[in-house]
Amino acid sequence: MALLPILRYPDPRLHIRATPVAAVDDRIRRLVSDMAETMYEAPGIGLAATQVDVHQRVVVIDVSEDKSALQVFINPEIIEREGEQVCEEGCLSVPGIYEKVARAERVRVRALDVEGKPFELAAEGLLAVCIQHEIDHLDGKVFVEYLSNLKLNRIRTKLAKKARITA
Ligand code: GNR
Ligand code: NI
Repeated sequence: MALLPILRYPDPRLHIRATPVAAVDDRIRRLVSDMAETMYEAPGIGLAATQVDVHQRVVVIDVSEDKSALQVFINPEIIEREGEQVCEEGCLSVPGIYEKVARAERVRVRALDVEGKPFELAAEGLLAVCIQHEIDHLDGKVFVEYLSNLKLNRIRTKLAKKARITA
């Protein structure tokens, strides 16, 4: 197990589109385990491989109260979406920024599990938001890019100031 460093917006590597996992092998299972450890330590409710500079389609999520329900999605695809919800989102790659984003209320996802076995899952509420947020990461998209240019510029300025202080 290992903690992995998380890329921070506006790192250009957050805009790389991840490629599908060809085979779910021990290397991928080690990545999943390191990503889960990194997500729990952060702490966050989800993490995409893109955020730890691995550009393969791997996502871990745990939206449970007591952090006891790890969900792993390899090569996830949204095959149905329904309705709309607006949720205040945060992101481990954009620390300290929380903004409302509109997404589908319900999604149906198809993915591979850690054994490489396909499964489907119907998700709603926070889990549905998180799945959409993580798949966006795999496609090189960060949630702040849904905001207006005015808000995005304010966020960039704020993060740049903070980076100067912590540097
Ligand atoms: O920890 C996280 N919380 C969160 C809250 C609302 C909507 C999405 C998220 S995902 C985020 C972790 C993260 O950055 N995943 O990419
Ligand atoms: Ni994120």
